[in-house]
Amino acid sequence: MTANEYVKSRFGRFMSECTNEEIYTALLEYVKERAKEKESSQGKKKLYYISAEFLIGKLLSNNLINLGIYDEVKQELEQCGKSMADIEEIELEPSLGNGGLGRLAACFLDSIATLGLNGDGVGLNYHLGLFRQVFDKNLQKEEPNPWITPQSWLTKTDKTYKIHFGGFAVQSRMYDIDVVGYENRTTKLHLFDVESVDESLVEEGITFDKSKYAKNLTLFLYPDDSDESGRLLRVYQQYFMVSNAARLILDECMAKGSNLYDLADYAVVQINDTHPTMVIPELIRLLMERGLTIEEAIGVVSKTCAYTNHTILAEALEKWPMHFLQQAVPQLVPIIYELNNRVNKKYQDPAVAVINGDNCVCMAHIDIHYGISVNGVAALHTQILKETELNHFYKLYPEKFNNKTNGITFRRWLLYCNPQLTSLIEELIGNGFKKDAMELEKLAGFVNDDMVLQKLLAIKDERKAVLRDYLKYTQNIEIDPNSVYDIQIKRLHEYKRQQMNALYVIHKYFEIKAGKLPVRPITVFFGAKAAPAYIIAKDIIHLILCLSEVIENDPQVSPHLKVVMVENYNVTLAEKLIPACDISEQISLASKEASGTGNMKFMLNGAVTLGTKDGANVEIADLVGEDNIFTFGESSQTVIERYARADYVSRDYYEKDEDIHKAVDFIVSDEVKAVGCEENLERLYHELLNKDWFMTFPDFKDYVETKDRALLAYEDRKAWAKKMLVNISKAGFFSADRTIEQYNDEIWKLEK
Ligand code: 26Q
Repeated sequence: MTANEYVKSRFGRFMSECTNEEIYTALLEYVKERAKEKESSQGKKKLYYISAEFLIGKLLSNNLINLGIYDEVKQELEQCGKSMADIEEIELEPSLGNGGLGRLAACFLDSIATLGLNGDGVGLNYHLGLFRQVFDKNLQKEEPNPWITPQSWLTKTDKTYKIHFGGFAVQSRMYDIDVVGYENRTTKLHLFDVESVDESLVEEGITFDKSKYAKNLTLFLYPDDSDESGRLLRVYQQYFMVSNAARLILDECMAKGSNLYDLADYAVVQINDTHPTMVIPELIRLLMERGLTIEEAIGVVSKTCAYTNHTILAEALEKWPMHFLQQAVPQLVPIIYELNNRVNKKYQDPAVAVINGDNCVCMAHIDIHYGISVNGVAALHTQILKETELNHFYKLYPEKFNNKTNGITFRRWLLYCNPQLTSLIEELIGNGFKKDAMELEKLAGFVNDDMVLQKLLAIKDERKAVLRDYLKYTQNIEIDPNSVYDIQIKRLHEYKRQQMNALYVIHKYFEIKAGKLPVRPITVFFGAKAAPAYIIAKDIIHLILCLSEVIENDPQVSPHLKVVMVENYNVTLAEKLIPACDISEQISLASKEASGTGNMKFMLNGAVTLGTKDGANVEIADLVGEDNIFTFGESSQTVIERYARADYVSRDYYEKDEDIHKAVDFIVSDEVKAVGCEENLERLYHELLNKDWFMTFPDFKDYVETKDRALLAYEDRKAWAKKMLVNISKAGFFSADRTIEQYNDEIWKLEK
């Protein structure tokens, strides 16, 4: 049945007579039906990828592509006078993640399904997801972000569990989302929800009563954790997630014939950062309930779980006060004590204890002692884990440590988001790259082909126009299509250093004022949400929005420089921004960004990276060679040593460097204060002057010079097009298919 026939059977009318909403509903059902026809893998052993976040993005077009019917449906729509873009607008984006870690989990599911591996995702069905960001008086405000509509990708299942907390219990229910692999099998994302959740608990903005657990467990993703009640709620959420996951795992394995002693032959659990760590004590507890001794249960679970670390920021490593666990999940407390005792007996080293001197449970320590594998997400990150952050553990268990450099799904981040580039690649090297991304290397053969280089530039121009139209239409922003598009989109965090980019903007502003004009107008794009309680991050957003306004209102500067901060940056916006990018800003303080995955999406779409030697940027630089990337800044080694010496004084740079001095002073100038809020600007100013914990000043000069070099290089259009081509041709390594193959070969060992 074609899509149009399906619509006719569903509504008694053809597409041409239906509203866009009706067409969307029908296509959603149509895709669900078609997905059912696909098999899922059925090997003996199954992967459970447990994650508190799955940032899956809109699903309609992606599923159509993976089913191989996108072009056909698009044509059908066009024949009826409808457009795919309009239908896509109807779908709400599920915001079930913060950023990199959640999007990675979504890319991994796509690859698991595409490779035909037997693996499912397990997470939570947050009703209001991550907040929706709105700008008001140049400040970020947060609003609820509902995404579940009567017709959605969720399928209600009859799987329910009773989950016990200290003093009460709730009834859970599992909802499934089909994950459609590219021209292959499907797999499932299981999202657990609580039957008693109550959306009317939400008051002003995203505030709600954090103590009504039965009503709020799955309301929001990561509620504010700036206060005790927010952090405690995270513990409740995490236990709810893993207790459901653990029961599901045991049910499924027993149904397949496991006697529980052989659980590791039936299941492997990948723990996505420490958020699902309680699955370890919970599985132990459930196995004991089913008759195993604690000794046996610990033995079984220790063969089943593997842990991925996504951060080297010590402050982000989860440590839960014992009294939290005592209140929320008293049933796990004796098990955690036992896990701690065993470690202490064996090693007598407080640095590796499960419970630390402050009576907090170090979640990562449970994962490392009682798991089969610990992996970092880029080569440099894994090296730093081994040598520094987790060195104590590396010495105990060198065999557990391994690297799995992140990857992205090329189906969404090339085939879907950039059909123009996809067609060109197809024309040049055929179709093979869609399943074997390394085939992109064949593009290197065209690096001296002027026709191809021209086409590449023309596609970039087309994509810049598409973005310009989209932002005009959705956010009423005007962009000069002739400008260079310089883009930094990622969560707002001091270590990612959006503030350094803002200082560059101020520096340019002064140059233009002084008559030193850039050869071509520059548009600096930002997209970023700040955690609601992260004050300085919100101050940085405030500064960027103020700069945008100051520049816009200055006729001397505005023809040459523009700052665009897109509102509510999300996957949907990323899909529009990335294909249009000329310069990809990856400027984290070296050693702090575990990997980054946006960097990979940009290179795949022919942007040139301006970056520090951090995370996966290091691997990008190695692949493309120094002619095809702009790197700057202090090395991770130098940064780590500087932190160890603790002798960085930002004010010294401010006193000695006139450019830094001027740029920083501008933050609290009358011009900026006129459009902003004095308190916020003063706070940011003092933060930079007295602390600058992520060392923007030492890298500033090099950053400015390197960015200016990149802008100049852009003017040699042919040489630039070559850089673009080299970047695309080398992006194959960053396919999530490669990453997942490695996880499977080295950790999961599922049948293929
Ligand atoms: C922890 C405790 C309390 C409250 C919140 C959290 C929390 C929430 C989310 C801690 C971490 C996260 C998310 C981390 C994340 O997205 N990390 C990114 O993971 C990507 C995929 O591996 C990497 O590419 C990025 O470098 C890394 O920053």
